Amino acid sequence: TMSTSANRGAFIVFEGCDKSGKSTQCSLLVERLNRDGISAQLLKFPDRTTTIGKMIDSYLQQSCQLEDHSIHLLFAANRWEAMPKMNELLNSGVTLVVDRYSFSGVAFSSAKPELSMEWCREPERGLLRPDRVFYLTVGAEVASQRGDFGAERYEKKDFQAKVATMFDKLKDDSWTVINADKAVTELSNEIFEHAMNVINSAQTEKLGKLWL
Ligand code: Z5A
Ligand code: MG
Repeated sequence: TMSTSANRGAFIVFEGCDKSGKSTQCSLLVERLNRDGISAQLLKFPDRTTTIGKMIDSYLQQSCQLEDHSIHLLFAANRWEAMPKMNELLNSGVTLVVDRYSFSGVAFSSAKPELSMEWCREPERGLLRPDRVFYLTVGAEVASQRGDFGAERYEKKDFQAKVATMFDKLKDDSWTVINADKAVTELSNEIFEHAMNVINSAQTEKLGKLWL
């Protein structure tokens, strides 16, 4: 008898500095994949719709204060609570395109003076590991031309520069660095090519776990 197990979906994460176009490119990629008959779904962290996500949202909007370790754990918990659903989708063949993940979690928290990178990684350990991270880069001048910082916490130039150095420390060979300083359509075509390679090779690879 033939095996009926379907191919799993790929787990693709977008990271990058502020205003690098992550959200724009995530949406375009999911649209394009679905148009081409590849089942794909968009997820975003933080997921502000859950109970934990609502706490994160009010922290980011500066309507409440939370202690630095405590908010870090909430961001991580917001990913853990998504694991059952993400596992199920990937194993049923759906490709997940995820706007920010644990790398943002570690980079933003460890940019704070009192939190070490090592401590920040710990609650992320064992989460599903993405097949590939697309790291979008734009220069600070380009980013600032894409609009001013809003009123959310972390939207400050000095802090964002520290975050960028943390991302550089987290980078490994599962990251593809993509120069995002180009027109939206040109960039999305380039990303689509990368994504197809990831989707094809993920089918023969087991899903891994982060930082174990
Ligand atoms: N955070 C954390 O601390 N811990 C965690 O674990 C996680 C996150 C997951 C909220 O994130 C904050 O939470 C964030 C990190 C922290 N803090 N900060 N900063 P968010 O994902 O909600 O952040 P965001 O509001 O979506 O902003 P963003 O990610 O910086 O933007 P983007 O998604 O990279 O860019 P965009 O929205 O697609 O585009 C920005 C603008 O540029 C927009 O006007 C576009 O029309 C324009 N754009 C896009 N592409 C182009 C090109 N190619 N050319 C010209 N203009 C463009
Ligand atoms: Mg975004």
